[in-house]
Amino acid sequence: MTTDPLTWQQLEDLTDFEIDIINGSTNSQATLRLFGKTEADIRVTLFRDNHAWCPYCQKIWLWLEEKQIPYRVRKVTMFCYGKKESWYKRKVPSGMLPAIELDGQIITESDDILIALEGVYSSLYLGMQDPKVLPLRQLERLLFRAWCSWLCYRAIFPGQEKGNRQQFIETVAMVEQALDSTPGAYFLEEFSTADVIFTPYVERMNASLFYYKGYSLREENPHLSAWFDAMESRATYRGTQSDFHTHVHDLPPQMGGCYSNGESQTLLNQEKVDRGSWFSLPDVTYPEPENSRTEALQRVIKHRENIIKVNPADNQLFDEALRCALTNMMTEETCTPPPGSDVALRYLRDRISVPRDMSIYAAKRLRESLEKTATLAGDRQPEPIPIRHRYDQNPVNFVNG
Ligand SMILES: N[C@@H](CCC(=O)N[C@@H](CS)C(=O)NCC(=O)O)C(=O)O
Repeated sequence: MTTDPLTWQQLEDLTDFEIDIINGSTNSQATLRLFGKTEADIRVTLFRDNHAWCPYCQKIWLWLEEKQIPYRVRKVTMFCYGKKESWYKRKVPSGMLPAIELDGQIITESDDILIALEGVYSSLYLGMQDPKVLPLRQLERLLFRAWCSWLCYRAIFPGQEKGNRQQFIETVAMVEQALDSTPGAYFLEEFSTADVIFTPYVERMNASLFYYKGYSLREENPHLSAWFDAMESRATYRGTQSDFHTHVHDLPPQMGGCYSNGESQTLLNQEKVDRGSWFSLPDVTYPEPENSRTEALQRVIKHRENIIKVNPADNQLFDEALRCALTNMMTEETCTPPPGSDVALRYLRDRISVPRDMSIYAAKRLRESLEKTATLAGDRQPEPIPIRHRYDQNPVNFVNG
């Protein structure tokens, strides 16, 4: 059955999604986190990037959330998507992220930040300099380098691609062994700093190798698979967790390039990440929360004016098309969008950023409805997402984040 698009008011009536961004579970919107304490208890400000793309920022963010340290957040633009704020350059002349202000003192470099935080708030089980943590930190860097060599350099001589893959797989085997040597799913007997250290890049490896190399880190390695599952049992991690689509398109400008091996599995994976179904991806395994649709709806409604303004299509045309997609998402009825709106709907499909805009399942629901609705208008695709920069995601268009 086909239906007319609901009005914005009717759509608003369909969502009661609300979270306590200050004291509730980890979320990317908060600029103040109290965990039941007061603003007078705050000694830390975290400077992290607007889009939650910066891996080193995720490390500090996750640590603060795990320790439930009251803190403020100030969001800063990364060079790859916009202009660095001058107030930030006065604090940190290089513009690098993350940084914290701890009792008025600026600290940069994520490892130094964690060491400083441990000095004030104690460590997360075992600390950064603990003899059990140090070799794991080294292993994480080894894995990082093997990943970069495989992903970020175009293979030019015969056997290079294969050799890089082999090098990465051998390093992953060492990670598997490290995880196997403890009784639980984490790197040490308990959840610890070591897990926080591994999180940002292992998450990005899982996404990028699936998309650019046809290799599924999470599915091919049982201990890493169990580790991901254990991480997803934590509300802290879920709040910072991104999805495949976001990472595979935020990494190229940050890393200076990500190179596809063009193999058949890779091409299949690329099709799934870019065009769906997003529910078939190995990026998350915890069950979908009941409120994923209402979350997606609430987030679109909140930013609808900007979403419509930045879309290359005519505002009125896209307004109607967007309401069609949202109507479909909420009612599961087919709502045919105006002719010519297929590109506009897919433009938005490609710019949902997790967890900046919404959580992983909410994004899957929204992407699916945008794609399904776009198909009714046609099969045209928008311009490819840029790979050298992401100025299309400049946050100046989304003030009040
Ligand atoms: N070694 C540093 C690396 C930090 C880093 O590379 N930060 C990148 C973002 S992930 C950055 O701030 N680049 C400047 C920019 O993108 O604006 C650390 O551990 O904190």
